[in-house]
Amino acid sequence: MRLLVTGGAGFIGANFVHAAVREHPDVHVTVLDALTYAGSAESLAPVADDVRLIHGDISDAELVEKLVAESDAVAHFAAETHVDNSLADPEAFLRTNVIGTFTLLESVRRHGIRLHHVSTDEVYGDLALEDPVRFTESTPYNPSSPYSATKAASDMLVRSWVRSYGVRATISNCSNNYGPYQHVEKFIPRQITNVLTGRRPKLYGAGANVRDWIHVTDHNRAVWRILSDGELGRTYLIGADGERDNLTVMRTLLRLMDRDPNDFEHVTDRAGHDLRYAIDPSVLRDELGWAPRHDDFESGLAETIEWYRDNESWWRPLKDASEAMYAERNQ
Ligand code: NAD
Ligand code: TDX
Repeated sequence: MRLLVTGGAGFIGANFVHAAVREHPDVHVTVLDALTYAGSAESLAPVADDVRLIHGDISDAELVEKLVAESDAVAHFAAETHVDNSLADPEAFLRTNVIGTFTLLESVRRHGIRLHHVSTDEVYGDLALEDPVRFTESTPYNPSSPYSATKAASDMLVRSWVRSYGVRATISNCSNNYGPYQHVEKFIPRQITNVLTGRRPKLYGAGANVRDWIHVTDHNRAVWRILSDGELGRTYLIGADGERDNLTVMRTLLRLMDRDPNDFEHVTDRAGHDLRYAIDPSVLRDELGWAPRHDDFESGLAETIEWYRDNESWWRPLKDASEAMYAERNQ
């Protein structure tokens, strides 16, 4: 099979490509990635000899057309992904997440190519802390940020291309990922690398916000299952029953790094900060037999800390610019 992976030089996409090369040597992988601040060829260095990396934009219709025509399936990870950046400057989110997905849909439509669209639980908005109900495939869309609004728009485009044009696509909406190769702008790597560079970790507001953590390799195993055996036109929710509030994650992380668990700063809260995300993954488990392998968050976090300790050359060049951006926002 010839598989086109968009955004394969980013966090989740690179982990996906590593696993594809390792576990499916019969699959020929082409990565299409714009190598924005969030993507890097370094993330694909361990598989550089086995993968074709094309430096290009998913909104470039001519390039996308050529690459889709050469493929049997597309796994679509490329996106602008950081909520704080979307609040500061939303335009790139519209271009990549909406126009980029539209461009891809038009090509897969013309060539009859199978598409899997990777999306997020943030399209559903947020839940109250005590809400007994979690997100399911039928939860109404209610995005809060420019990021989640553009991801919701991309999901809607995929659904309508399935219905109107018979495009052979599936969608997955996953909860918060953690693991190796995640950009230092995101919560967990930011705090790990703050400690490693002698900065104090930064918690937005009181830290009561809850995220539903899943290890990136479990997310990607689910994407592979859906790409292989998912029902066309369906949406699958991916989550690992990993709900934790940010304060708890911060303290766990500090303890695992042999620091005082209260040695962090409270900083300006995010505008419109979603309170809680939580996924009900029972359909994926029951229908596709998927289950997470990283069911112990603390040991997954400890492994992730080790990865950042061992791979300073990967994240060090990103760190100062990321913190300078946060400093401008008092975060
Ligand atoms: P990331 O920001 O680490 O990587 C995104 C990648 O897309 C980068 O390599 C970047 O260079 C590339 N890219 C951006 N714009 C592009 C364009 N116009 N053309 C081609 N490539 C472009 O993101 P991530 O965390 O790996 O997320 C991947 C996907 O998973 C996204 O669609 C995101 O919405 C979704 N998702 C992420 C999470 C999470 O916790 N990180 C959770 C659920 C869903
Ligand atoms: O320094 C920080 N301090 C802090 O308290 C940062 C960067 C974040 N936070 C909080 C905000 C969130 O409640 O931590 C939580 C997680 O923040 P992010 O890592 O920015 O993730 P989130 O906004 O939850 O979105 C992530 O998960 C869903 C990804 O960035 C999205 O791409 C994905 O769709």
